[in-house]
Amino acid sequence: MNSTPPPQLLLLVLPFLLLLQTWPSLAEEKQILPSCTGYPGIPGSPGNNGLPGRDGRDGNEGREGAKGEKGKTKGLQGPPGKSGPSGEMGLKGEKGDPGPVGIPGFTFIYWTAHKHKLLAVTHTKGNFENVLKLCREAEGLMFYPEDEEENSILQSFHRKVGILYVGATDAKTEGTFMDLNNKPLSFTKWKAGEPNNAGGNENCIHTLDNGEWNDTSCNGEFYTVCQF
Ligand code: MMA
Ligand code: CA
Repeated sequence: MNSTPPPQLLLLVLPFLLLLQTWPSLAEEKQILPSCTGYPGIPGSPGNNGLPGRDGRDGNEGREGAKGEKGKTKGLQGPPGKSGPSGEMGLKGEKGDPGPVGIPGFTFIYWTAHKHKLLAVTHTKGNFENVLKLCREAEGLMFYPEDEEENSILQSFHRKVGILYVGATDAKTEGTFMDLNNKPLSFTKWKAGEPNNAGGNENCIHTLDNGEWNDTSCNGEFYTVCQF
């Protein structure tokens, strides 16, 4: 009889041998450990890699980070704050420039000096009687131009404000115009065909755009020039 067990038997016995190695007490009891020795078998081929393990537990919380650098972007301007208390009163200012020529309640907007006369346009329109009064209240006299030069001054005022009464009337003697000093006119600038006393009611004089004169009623509302 051959004492060497067949290889098929070894394959059957090997799991038991391994089992007995794990529990030696079992081997002692049963006494089935073979006493003979053979050649070691060829090492088996390496097993396949196992499945990946489960995810590990979460780590501990990290330490607090260092303080960040100061930001560089400037924010939008905030709303203005409340105004502070008023400061102390400042020093008195310098004296101002002189105001327009006039008297209380009567301001001359346009005026000029000519030789010994100060000529100023009334600040408002009125019929002949009213603007005559304005000049008198200002202690002046309604202006009558005595020559071409003075008439051109009158015309320049006309260009600024419009039609002006001339300081002369024939109310006293129809057909004979006199200035406000009751002196007959030494200079006239009548338009051709004037004075015509149209409607039998033209005792006053007004300027025309070209500097000439027309006799007219004294009821129209015009400016005039006062002489001082
Ligand atoms: C108007 C009036 C008169 C002037 C004539 C000129 C009709 O009356 O302005 O004073 O003489 O026109 O045509
Ligand atoms: Ca006329």
